[in-house]
Amino acid sequence: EKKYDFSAIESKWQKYWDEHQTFKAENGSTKPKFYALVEFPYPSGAGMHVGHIKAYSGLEVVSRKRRLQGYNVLFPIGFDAYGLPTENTAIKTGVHPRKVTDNNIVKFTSQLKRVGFSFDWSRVIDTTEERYYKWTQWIFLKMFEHGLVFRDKTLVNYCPSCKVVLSNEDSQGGHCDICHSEIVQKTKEVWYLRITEYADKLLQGLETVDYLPNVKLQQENWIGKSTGAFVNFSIKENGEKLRIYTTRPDTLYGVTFMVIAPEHPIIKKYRDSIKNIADLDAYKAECSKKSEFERTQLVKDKTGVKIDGLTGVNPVTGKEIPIYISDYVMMGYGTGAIMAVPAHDTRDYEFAKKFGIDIIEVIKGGDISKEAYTGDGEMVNSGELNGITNKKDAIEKMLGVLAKLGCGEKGVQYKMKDWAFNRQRYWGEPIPIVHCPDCGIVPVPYEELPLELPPVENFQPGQDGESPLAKIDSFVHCKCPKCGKDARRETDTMPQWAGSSWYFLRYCDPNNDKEFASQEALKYWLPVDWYNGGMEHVTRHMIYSRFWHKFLYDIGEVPTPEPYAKRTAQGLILGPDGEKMSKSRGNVIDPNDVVDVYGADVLRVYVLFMGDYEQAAPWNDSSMKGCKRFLDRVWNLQNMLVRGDEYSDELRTSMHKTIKKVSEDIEKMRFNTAIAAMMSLINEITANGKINDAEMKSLLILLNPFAPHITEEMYNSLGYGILNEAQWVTYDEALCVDSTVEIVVQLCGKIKARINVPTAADKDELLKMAKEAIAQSLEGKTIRKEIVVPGKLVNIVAN
Ligand code: ANZ
Ligand code: ZN
Repeated sequence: EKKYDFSAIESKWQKYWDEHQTFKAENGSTKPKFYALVEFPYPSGAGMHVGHIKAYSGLEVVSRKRRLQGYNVLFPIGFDAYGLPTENTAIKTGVHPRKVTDNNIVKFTSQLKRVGFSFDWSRVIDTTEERYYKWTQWIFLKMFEHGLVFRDKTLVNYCPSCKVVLSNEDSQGGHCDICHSEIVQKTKEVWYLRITEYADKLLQGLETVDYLPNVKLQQENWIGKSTGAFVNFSIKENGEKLRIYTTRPDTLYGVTFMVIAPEHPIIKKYRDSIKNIADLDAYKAECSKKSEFERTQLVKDKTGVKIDGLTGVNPVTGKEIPIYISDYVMMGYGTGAIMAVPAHDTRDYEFAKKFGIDIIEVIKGGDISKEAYTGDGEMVNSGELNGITNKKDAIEKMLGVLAKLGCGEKGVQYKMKDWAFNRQRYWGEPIPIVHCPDCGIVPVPYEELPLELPPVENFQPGQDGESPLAKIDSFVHCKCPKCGKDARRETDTMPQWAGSSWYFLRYCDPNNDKEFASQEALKYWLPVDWYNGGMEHVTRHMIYSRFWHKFLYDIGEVPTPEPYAKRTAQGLILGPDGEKMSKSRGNVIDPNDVVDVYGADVLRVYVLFMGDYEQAAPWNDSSMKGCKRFLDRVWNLQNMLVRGDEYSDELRTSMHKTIKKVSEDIEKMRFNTAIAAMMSLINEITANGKINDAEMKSLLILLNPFAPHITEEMYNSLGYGILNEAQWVTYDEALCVDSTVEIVVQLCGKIKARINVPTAADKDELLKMAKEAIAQSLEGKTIRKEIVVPGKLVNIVAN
């Protein structure tokens, strides 16, 4: 009896796959293609997490199945290696980020290989390599060329602890995504990518792809399309136009005041005529300490200051109304100014109550003495709109009125903002821009790419929040590419999300040094057939990369309008305590430890068996040991092997049924039920005491995507050949049906017996068998009625 020596078996096959490049994808093969993508890891110092294993195991199973089904599969991996965690480690330890990154990549690579993932290791990408980031810079310059890059001095999200400007996506919930410090608003000059120009395309594209409903919804909400109107109010004292954005132009007659953001430029413009300017300045200073998230909380107590010296005029009614500044109006949305309708907007209502402002009802249906009425109803107190009962009609009518008066028009707004695209840090792609005293902003010529990150030792951030690159004279000083005069390089670097915005394109042709990928390779592989990753990337990486891809599509550089045909997401693995795994809680499971003690195959089977793939599930040691026992049982099947090239009568139905179940479940990512089906088949075989060659082969192929090492070893040592060269197993639908079925026999509705009958039996046969089964009870009785429900029951009424 051979022992199941998992560690010898696993390293043997890993070496074999490496040497034979078993999982290498071919460019330009005539086979059908399948491109499976998983989110490449950030190589952190902590090494791999069991969460990574679960994230990769899903499409690992699908990829292995597809190869056996005859597909040319691209299942690549790489490293998304620029970013703050590495830089912070480097600052703390004094080890250069390049070295930190290289060490971490070595560590991750060996861990990934130990689990036996079938990645194409010939296509590995490292986003921090010059031959990669050359093309990140190239795409940036293309965007610059097409007007999608601009510089603006505005209020930005700033993390005081990391000393960097953050995008909206990176400061969700008002906290820094990296260190979780509270974000403050700061006025800074930053680079932006005009992602808002793609808002509609990003939204519409969602209708053409197969994403999880929740993934779609989150993207829709993040883009946040709003339809409404821009209306110009005027200011009595100086005739200035004050433009507002509203989704409810129908409520214009109910406007009793206006609110502008504390940072609104009109305050600066008319400083001298505002009597309480000191109060306004003080209030604005308070607001700058708050995050946008905090400012937009509905429950928050309303605060504000009335502007003494500026009065608004309602363009429709001619009525004069006060103007306030308040933190509930954001400068970064709409126009930074609103018309307030306290009767029908909750925030305006609270504000009006607090400041004693009139509340005028214009829609009937609520009780505005108690709260704002936000529902539908008949228009009142609204001139030409009175009597209209439908919101849409009322809005249409008001848009007509505004058009006639020439003071307003229909408009669209998006919640999504332009992407703040620079960081004041060392470990990132240098932004390829030169500042020339004469020519202004000049792009680095394409021929000069890559603009290399200088390999210096001094990578600490500056005190003033300036990028470390600013201190490197040899980097900063350059000649203007346009006029040749002395000029300065941009010293900020790109944010961490740059490299991952196009990595799936590079995998198609990773060694190309003429283009980011050849058209031929892109045409063959795109779109990604199936992308799996975390929910936390749905409103950042997914939106960013769709944006880059759509831009490249518009300039003719990629062949498809969308990068990913399908997107799924795995659930988290929680600690045994049911909490999110974290170092501070001490509940982290190291995949290495599991591989050491139980083997990679057990780890792989367990992370897929622990629950629904898309749901979070806690780590459970005894359930993992159950997976170990399962594989032991598979190994022991060798002791029951008999000759036979066709399924035996006893197992035929079970084999077909299990093949069907596993094949279908894999496609739906129901890995846990697929494994459960194989477990019960093994139990049945074990109880039966024998298995023949045909059954063994099929079973090993079926289990191979989950547990590739043990199955390859058994398949090979039993003389069947190399499993990876076999065909995926098929089933016959007709044979999946059980040949017999249990039915109930009732007498006057009471169960008297349960009998097994052939599935194909007709009504007469069923009746005959049922009567035989309860012959004793029927003795001496007269049958009054017979009811037959095939597959379920026979009921005989007799007395
Ligand atoms: C008058 C009104 C009456 C409004 C009413 C709503 C209800 P969404 O759907 O999010 O686009 N608003 C506009 N700009 C704002 C800003 N910069 N900061 C805070 N609030 C702002 O919401 C648009 C509505 O939010 C606008 O419509 C405006 O209030 C407010 F019964 O105008 B509304
Ligand atoms: Zn110049």
